[in-house]
Amino acid sequence: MNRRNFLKTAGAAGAGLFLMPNTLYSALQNSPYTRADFGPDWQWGVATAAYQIEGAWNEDGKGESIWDRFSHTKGKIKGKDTGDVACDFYHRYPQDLELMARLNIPNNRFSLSWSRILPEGTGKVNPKGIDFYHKVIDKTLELGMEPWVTIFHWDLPQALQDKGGWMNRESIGWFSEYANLVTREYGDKVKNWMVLNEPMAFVSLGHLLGWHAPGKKGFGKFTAAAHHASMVQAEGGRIVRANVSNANVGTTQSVSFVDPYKDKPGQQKTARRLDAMLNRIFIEPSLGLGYPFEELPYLQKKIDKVIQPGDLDKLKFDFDFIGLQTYSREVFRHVPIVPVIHALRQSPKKRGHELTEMGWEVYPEAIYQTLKKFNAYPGVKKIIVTENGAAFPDKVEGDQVHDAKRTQFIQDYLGQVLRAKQEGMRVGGYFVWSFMDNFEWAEGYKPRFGLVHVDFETQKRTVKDSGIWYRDFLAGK
Ligand code: GCO
Repeated sequence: MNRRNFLKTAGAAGAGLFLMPNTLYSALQNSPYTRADFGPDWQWGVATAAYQIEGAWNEDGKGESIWDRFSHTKGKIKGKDTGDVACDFYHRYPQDLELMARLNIPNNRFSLSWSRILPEGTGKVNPKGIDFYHKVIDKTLELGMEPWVTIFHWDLPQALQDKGGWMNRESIGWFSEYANLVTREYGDKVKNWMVLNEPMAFVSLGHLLGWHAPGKKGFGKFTAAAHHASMVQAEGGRIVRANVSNANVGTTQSVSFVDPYKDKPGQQKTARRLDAMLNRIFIEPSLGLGYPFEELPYLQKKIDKVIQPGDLDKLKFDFDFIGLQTYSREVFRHVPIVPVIHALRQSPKKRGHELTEMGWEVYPEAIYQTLKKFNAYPGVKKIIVTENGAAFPDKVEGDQVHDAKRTQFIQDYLGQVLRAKQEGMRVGGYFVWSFMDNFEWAEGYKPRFGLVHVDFETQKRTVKDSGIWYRDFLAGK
């Protein structure tokens, strides 16, 4: 079983088809709707993240990040993979961005590597790091695409981890220094900003479960990191708004659709508790609703240890949009002896739906349900699906890569997003995770999420059938 299920869900071609040319093949997988159904203001895009694609981990003055350290630590990553080279985007960005533009993609979501810009996390700036992102942004714009920048997508500078990382309250100041620097530097070119990528994921996987960098375990560590990341989420929003004129500022959340194990009050209560744990800890403080202590009394005891007078006010920020990232659904069964959550995750294998290569249940309605939940918060002005996609094994045949399941997955999930829009929900965009195959954190390179296939031996890129479908769909075909 894949170790990230707990959080992320909660995340064919027939015989002769491979002989057909790509265009014909993709036409056979047409969706029952077109781009026009989403309206002219809809934001379409693809997403990536610095550590997952850039490589060049120690080049041109870049400092070490917690993911460099973690991936170089024995036993942490499947297949002993590291992000040392990844997709080598650091050197290949011009061609990669040109390919992105050829796929008709209007919006390029990517993240900045904090330790490339500030090798020690604070203090001395690395001019080559600053310059690299200028080049990526300029090239994106030159090709007629809009940059959507995530300020922090998990790769904290190791120098800051050595001082306690997110568990240290000083992280709020460290992040403010970094966010001020990048928004002042790039703010005249970049209008769309996301402060954090999935705080629930990096805080819990890295500080509660120990499966991701920095590999810490314990509820006290988790709550300290959660509170500081939550403070940073709002502070980052304020910094973007102060430094960038006409900014469109958001932050992204991993949102898992949680279904009760049975339609009984006890099991429904368990589902509500897990929903609070997985989905409400970061959004609700930002909306001024505080932490969901009613469902999670144990959280209150721990948060009380780190919260300071005035914090509740500072946790609030009126984001222009919330980035929602739903991949699957989760079912939890009430089991009283399990500490804190009093529940056990139910394996999706038994539910009869297909699983992705990550072991996540394919459940398109999950995205509709989570959109509905977030839309129900009056303070959420707009929702953008800043990530959605799937890992399935690809069939590489010369210059073609057949991945009918990925296309189907995207079409089905997107259909549910359209359903939400047509019902009047405030959803305004969809970004595929991911533009190209990349380093899937603790899972290494095996699960492939890309619209573009990457041969990690040769760095050759091949557009998959799903990429051809997305290209044609975006062209209005
Ligand atoms: C995350 C991410 C991506 C993942 C993707 C697939 O939330 O984990 O933003 O980095 O690669 O979600 O798991």
